[in-house]
Amino acid sequence: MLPGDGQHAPDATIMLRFACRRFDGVYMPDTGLPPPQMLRAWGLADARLSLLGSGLINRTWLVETGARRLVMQQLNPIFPPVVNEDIRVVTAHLRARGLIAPELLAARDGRYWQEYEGRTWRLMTWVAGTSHERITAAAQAQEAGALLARFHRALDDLQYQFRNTRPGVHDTPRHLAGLRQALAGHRAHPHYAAVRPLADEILALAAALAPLPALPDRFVHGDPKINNILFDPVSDRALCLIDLDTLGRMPLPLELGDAFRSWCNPRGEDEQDSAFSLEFFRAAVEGYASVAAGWITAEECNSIVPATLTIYVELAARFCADALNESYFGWDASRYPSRSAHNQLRAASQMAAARSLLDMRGAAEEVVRRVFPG
Ligand code: GN1
Ligand code: MG
Repeated sequence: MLPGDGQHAPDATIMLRFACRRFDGVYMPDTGLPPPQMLRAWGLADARLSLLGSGLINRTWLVETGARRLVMQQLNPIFPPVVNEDIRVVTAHLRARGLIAPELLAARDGRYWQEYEGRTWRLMTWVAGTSHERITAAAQAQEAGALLARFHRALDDLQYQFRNTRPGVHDTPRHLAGLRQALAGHRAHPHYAAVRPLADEILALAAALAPLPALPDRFVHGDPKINNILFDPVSDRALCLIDLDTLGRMPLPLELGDAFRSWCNPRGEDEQDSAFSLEFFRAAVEGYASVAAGWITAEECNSIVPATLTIYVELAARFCADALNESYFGWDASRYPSRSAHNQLRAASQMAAARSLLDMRGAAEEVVRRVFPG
């Protein structure tokens, strides 16, 4: 599982970009390697290791042993170890339905994860694919849409009670309350004056959005942003979804809104002047419909655009709160002077894309109506 820009091979650029991350309040240099105890646990003492990817939560290494490539991850403590049980069940189901999914590998003691010094570690198979930090062609959006629909439909008949649940993960009022709380608790923060107007703008836009209608839960990935999809490096076909710690059940529009807010922003999450691409949205919706037409309900379709807007604002609120709390999202110390600065930019970026979608909301609704008629 190797989110990142480019091939899933050792990449000096990727290794340097996330030079420093904070976990549990401690900044640790990302030059760190998995402890030898963890490598030995899987019989990998002599493997070659390189840091992989640009996910904001877990830490990921490519493990090369002979000609074999594997992926080792240290889970962020927000995920309990038992999430790996869920991943095993879901990935087995996906593979049984003909989809590609990374496979967790047992350690020498037969267990699928190890706990060491308060951290959870796991090893999985490597999928030969590339991840993109942003979509650069409508064909990629179409591919991503079709893959996500295959993923949803493959899980539709799964009978399973998740061991790990993430209640309130898209409870937007809760995230807005988190932002208000950060503002109230960090008045003396050195960046408070810069964060305040951004926060006010987020809260104002949130207040102007109608709440989404309650809809039934479906099995979802839970974090379908673009770099959690692997593409074939040659054909650019979407191969599989990775980073499965967020698997769960939720109303489908929240999952689709989270996907489209990411895929339809060609500038990515680190650009101030992000925008919403109607062309990519059309392609993504068409890709999704190519597999999910007749399965997705009219009510779910009607909420796609409002949910996309909602997730932009919700994610902006989460980044903005972290610009003051400085405790959650990984950040790039090689490009930004502070964790706060990086998170302010990310919040502003989500808001720019949200405003852009607001400007073309009617056209986006029309795309959904045309792709999913009646
Ligand atoms: C995080 O771990 P990663 O980078 O795939 C976050 C998502 C956000 C995303 C924004 C567990 O995803 O919710 O949408 O950053 N994951 C978690 O880039 O909070
Ligand atoms: Mg990821």
